[in-house]
Amino acid sequence: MKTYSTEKIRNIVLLGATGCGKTTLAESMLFEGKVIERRGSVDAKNTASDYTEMEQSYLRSIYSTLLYTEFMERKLNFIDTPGSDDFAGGVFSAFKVCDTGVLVVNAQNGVEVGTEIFARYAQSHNKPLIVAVNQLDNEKADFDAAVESLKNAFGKKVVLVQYPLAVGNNFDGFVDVLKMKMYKFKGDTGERQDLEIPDSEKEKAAELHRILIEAAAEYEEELMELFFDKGTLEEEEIRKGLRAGMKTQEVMPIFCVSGKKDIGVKRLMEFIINVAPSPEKAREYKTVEDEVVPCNAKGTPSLFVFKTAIEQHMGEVSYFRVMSGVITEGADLTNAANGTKERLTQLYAVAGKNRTKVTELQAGDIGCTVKLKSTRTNQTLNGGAAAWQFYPITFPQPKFRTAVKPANAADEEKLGEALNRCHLEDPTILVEYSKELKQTIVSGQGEHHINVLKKQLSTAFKIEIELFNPKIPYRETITAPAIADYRHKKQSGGAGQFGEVYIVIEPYEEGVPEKKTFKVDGKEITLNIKGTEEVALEWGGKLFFHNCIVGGAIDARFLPAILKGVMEKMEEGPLTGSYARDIRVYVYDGKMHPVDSNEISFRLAGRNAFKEAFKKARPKIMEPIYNVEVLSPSDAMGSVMSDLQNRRAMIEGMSSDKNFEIVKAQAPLAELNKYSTTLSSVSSGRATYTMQFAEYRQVPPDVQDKLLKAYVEQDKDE
Ligand SMILES: Nc1nc2c(ncn2[C@@H]2O[C@H](COP(=O)(O)OP(=O)(O)OP(=O)(O)O)[C@@H](O)[C@H]2O)c(=O)[nH]1
Ligand SMILES: [Mg+2]
Repeated sequence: MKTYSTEKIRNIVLLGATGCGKTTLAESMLFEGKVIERRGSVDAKNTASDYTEMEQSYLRSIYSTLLYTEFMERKLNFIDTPGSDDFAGGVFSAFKVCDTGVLVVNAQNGVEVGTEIFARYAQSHNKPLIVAVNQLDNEKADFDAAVESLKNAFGKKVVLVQYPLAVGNNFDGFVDVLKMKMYKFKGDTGERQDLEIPDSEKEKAAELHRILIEAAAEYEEELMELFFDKGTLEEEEIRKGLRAGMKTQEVMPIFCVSGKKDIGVKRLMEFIINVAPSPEKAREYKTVEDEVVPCNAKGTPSLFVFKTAIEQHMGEVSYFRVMSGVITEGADLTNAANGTKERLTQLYAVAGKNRTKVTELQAGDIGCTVKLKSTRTNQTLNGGAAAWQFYPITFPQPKFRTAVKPANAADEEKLGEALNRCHLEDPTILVEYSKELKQTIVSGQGEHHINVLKKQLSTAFKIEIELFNPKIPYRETITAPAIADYRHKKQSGGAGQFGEVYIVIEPYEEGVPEKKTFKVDGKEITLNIKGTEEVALEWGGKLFFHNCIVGGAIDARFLPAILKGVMEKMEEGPLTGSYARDIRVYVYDGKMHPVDSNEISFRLAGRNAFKEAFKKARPKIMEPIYNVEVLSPSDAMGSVMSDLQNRRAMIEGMSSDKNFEIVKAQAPLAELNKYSTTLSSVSSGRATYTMQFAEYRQVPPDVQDKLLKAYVEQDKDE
């Protein structure tokens, strides 16, 4: 394969709702570029893109797959993404390295939730979009309805470049109002006839041509002036205008295709080559230090790894985009994150399962290499003295949380390793062993995502796992001051143990200073603070430990032991065994024994005094609260809202954006178990949401009672 220079490369991400035909379209593109000799199909499990066992068993894409095709002396790199939002991680990494999106719309369904979601993602990544209305050969295809739904969703952004003469079984061509030609196809060979527009279509074509010109003229002053002068624009000027409008996401040109019958595919590829930006003209890339690195083959060699995968017969494969310079086979580069030197012994151009060895890749190109020692997704490798680190891909926040354990306890360690591997390949799978909950918690983008993980663990790693509800990381705190004292005394032959401690505790609130006088249980206690230890707790919140001992009642050397005792109870709160937080402890008196007092005695006295005081200080359980943002079609809002209310959610605000409503709410994590699954079912898969930790808040009394009872029960069992 020849080397392509930067201006001869186009990087495209294929996007769209599940089943709209991205993988099938990609197959035709490879066929047109003669990268494959025969087109496979998703149902026959022989496409270049869906080549993994997992994808073939589900008959849909699960991973984002890099593909390339060669056409008109250009190299088109494509990333075929999965349509299910559960696998959105791959879409985010594709956006990082592709410059233009092709939004595929199923002509039977028009705009679907997936279409809107991906268009939104494209917008937030500043990527231009081309729309391909696909499956026009399908019996139920309705081009006009699909265009109508596109207009409803995207307004005047959408503009027709083509329209079909007939759809369904009779779909064999279309009129192109940019080229002002009619294209007809024979069967499904991709063979095309370029024809004059017939008289019967001339009027419609001319009208759409005029609309296209007006749209093209709008985004560049120079073109606008030309248009006013001449009353029209030439083909090349229209392209220029579309390019400008697409760059700012103000125009989305519409194309007609049937990926399955290879109709319109070549024409779409021509448009991509003529109008989509080459890497050097696309949006530029910045390093974390805000340095702009031009995509230029003359620059210092640098590449960014956007995906890591473990593949059969190849081991670890690193997919990358050349950010600058030329990457040659055998190049020695340095990982900017960890300083490791990496040699790129082999370079490949990738068309899914077909990989072609190449000797070099120029700035802007996308390919893969193997056997890097310690380079992961999101890292940059540089040549020369460059120390660039490009902004990492920001993956979507997890939406689904589950606890896992191996069905066979002996697999514990193996499971840990396998899960780490899975996280490397798919950074949207997060794995955490919670010491606090004593559970391994796995989070992902949805229930389906986790089920695929389960299947992968079983097939690729031979580990069976069980999924169960994760525990909630509750916290405990107090809401009133309290006092307690405790004497620890033990005399059993030899040396005894003795320590006595008097404490006051009160809630800690940021910005509120410590108190000097307390009236508790009818006693008035005045304190003289001599020293303070501030502990920022690992699990959030604070503990203040004040030394208020007078007259040497306890030696200063025993104070650390008392604090240690208090911390033991902070780590295992007296109510439910959860971490405690936000408390001030004042040690104001005590007693020592000249012989028997030692550290252990004061630790135990401190711990028990704290436990008693805690119980009297109107203790409360706190729970994690999450900010939840739901994006739902208007007609599903009723169900979405009532479901949220059943989850103790507090609605904070609502707004609408076209046909979608956005609800902002705060809800306790305990009520968000399997939320993604429920939301999907109440909205027929059309709503989506994000969640992010907000803060800890006290639980309502009825919930507290329930939790206390459950803890007592559990204690009995253990
Ligand atoms: N009639 C017709 N069927 C098509 C066309 N494109 C795809 N299909 C069928 O639609 C189904 C889904 O196609 P895919 O190519 O897997 O769709 P996808 O967009 O990759 O789906 P995901 O990977 O799940 O996101 C398959 O059964 C295809 O054969 C088309 O142009 N015409
Ligand atoms: Mg697919």
